[in-house]
Amino acid sequence: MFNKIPTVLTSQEIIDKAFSRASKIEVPYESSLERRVRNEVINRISTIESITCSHLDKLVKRFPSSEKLHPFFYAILDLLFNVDKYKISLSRVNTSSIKIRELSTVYIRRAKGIQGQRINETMRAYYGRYASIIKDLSPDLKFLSECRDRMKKVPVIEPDLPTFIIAGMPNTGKSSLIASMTTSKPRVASYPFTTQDIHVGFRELGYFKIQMIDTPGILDRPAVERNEMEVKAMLALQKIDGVIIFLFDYSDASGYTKEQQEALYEEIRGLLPKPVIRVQSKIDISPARIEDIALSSVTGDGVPELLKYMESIMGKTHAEH
Ligand SMILES: Nc1nc2c(ncn2[C@@H]2O[C@H](COP(=O)(O)OP(=O)(O)O)[C@@H](O)[C@H]2O)c(=O)[nH]1
Ligand SMILES: [Mg+2]
Repeated sequence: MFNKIPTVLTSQEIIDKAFSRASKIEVPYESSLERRVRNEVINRISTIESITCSHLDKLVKRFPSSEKLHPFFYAILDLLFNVDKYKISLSRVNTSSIKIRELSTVYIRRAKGIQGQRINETMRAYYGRYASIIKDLSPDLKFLSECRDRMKKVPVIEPDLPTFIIAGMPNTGKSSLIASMTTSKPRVASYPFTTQDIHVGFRELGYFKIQMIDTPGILDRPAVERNEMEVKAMLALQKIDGVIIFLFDYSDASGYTKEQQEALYEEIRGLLPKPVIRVQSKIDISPARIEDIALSSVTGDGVPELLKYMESIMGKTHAEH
């Protein structure tokens, strides 16, 4: 993924690196000066080629191809950067690497066939054409560098694991529930659309490893309050195969009426057409038990029942496939 991509050099950095490596080349002593100059030129061209092409080829190899990206990451990449532009830039990098190889082959052959002063002229001509190919690539390298830096920060969701996404109004106990149900300290990821970090927790459940995702600022308020970026974040979440756990807080501590919570519930059901589990939180301080599944993250009451229920619906979805 994007965290395995090396730093993307700028055009100038590639040129500098290749030229500086080439300038250090010393060829073994030859009695003929001409032969020596020729060998040096050939060596320099092939060094420039190999330094440059190995960097470009590594980029092509390490940037995930858009076809292989999971739909969740594809959606994020497309919303942030535009996938077509991404594809075009990657293919330009690839083409440039091929062009540099061809150019180097042609100039090495030329250097072998000419004499005297013209060998140095050939070298200069090669430098010029080489640099112009790399400079043309500048906007693409800059763009890919931005993609890498931004996308690197979204790695913690593992879209292939069974996933439970926690929703509910603010303060209904979402973070507390994740903390009480998952074994690892939640991984924190900066989600590119919101100022708040998302939290991902993991645990074993039956035969599976599962992840639970808490998305502050995205699934905790009505659409009218969501800005454009948060709507985009929501769209990316549609691509994650998962089950929603919607928390209802009917305790005296809740700042929201049942109607307000039901309205958000309906809205999220419309936006994220996934199975949903209704769960009542904070039963240790709630006067009435209203939902079938009710728990307290503080006392742990009801948590095993929710886990059992999660496992049972996971088994079902698994058997259907
Ligand atoms: N008594 C009680 N308080 C809880 C429970 N779960 C969460 N809280 C408290 O409710 C407040 C909001 O919880 P939090 O998990 O941050 O809610 P979030 O905004 O939905 O993530 C915090 O003060 C928690 O300590 C619970 O089961 N029982
Ligand atoms: Mg929270």
